[in-house]
Amino acid sequence: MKRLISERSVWPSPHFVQEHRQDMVAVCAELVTGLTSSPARLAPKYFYDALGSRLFDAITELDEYYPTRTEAAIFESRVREMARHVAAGAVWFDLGAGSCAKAASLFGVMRPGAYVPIDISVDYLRGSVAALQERHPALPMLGLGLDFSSALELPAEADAWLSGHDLRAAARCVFYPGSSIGNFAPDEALRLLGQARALCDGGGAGSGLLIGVDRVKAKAVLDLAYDDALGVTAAFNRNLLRHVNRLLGSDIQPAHWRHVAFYNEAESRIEMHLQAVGAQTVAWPGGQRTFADGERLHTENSYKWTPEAFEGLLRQAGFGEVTHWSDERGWFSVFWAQAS
Ligand code: AVJ
Repeated sequence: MKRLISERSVWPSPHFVQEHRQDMVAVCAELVTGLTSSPARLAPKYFYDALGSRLFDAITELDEYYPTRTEAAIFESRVREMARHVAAGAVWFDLGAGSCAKAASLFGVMRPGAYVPIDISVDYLRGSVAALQERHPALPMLGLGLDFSSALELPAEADAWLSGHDLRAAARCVFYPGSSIGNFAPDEALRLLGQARALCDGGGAGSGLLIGVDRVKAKAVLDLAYDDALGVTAAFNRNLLRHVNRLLGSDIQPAHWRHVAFYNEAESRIEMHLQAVGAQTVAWPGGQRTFADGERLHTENSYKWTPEAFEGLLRQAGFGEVTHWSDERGWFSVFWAQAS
């Protein structure tokens, strides 16, 4: 049946869905559990308040922090090769999409059939998705607010949206750039990759995962990447305390905590900690904790992988054919893992 021009020119506007948010009671309980554990710990997801997100953007511009620009160069030089694997017309699920800039830079060559950016809060996506929709008026877009670190599963509303756009049988590309997979310990990473694989299985032939992974390398390079000369990463780390104070009503003094970051070779991971400068007591409504001078609060792990080990992980998660692209120094890799 012929369609009227006027009908076709009614372009879609982005749709948004927010999965249940964690309530403040649960957030505070999690923070108190972390603060009262030995050693104390706070999850890296709390880095990213408004200032933290800006500080992270600043980190990506540091000379020492190679991952972002190395990954961008791999995509830039190899996108045509990648496009032979990623089906045109696929529904793209962009994990931790934020500004949507990385995925959007690939659209011209990759030709997705729909775009589903996912971030912990749909509020982080509204502005960027609306702007992107203007540049790609004919591309259906669904912004999803979802904490995929606890479970990567499509809400029923997202399934309905895909059906409504005749996209239930389309190939699916799960896009997870930036080496954020590094925040997960190997067993948790395996679980998330398994869920990504299951998400691919919901789509047609040619589905798969396109993921950026930071690699094991010389300790000196890694140490500097997480402890830069300007102290931006130190500020990023300490800012977590400001954010926690706001969430919990605690009185932690960022100035009294020193940034500590190092590559733990035995565990293949960067560890970031905050170390108490002088003994101190931290209080919050309903509790408190005393820290000895030099006592540490663990804020982040960032695991590094060899290509062999990461390919093994992808296979364990049930993926089939695996391809990867790297920079000349072998510092970063982008993997394509076919779902079947
Ligand atoms: C956003 C998790 C990929 O581990 O390199 C950067 C976060 N922490 N500098 C990383 C981070 C300190 C980053 N990831």
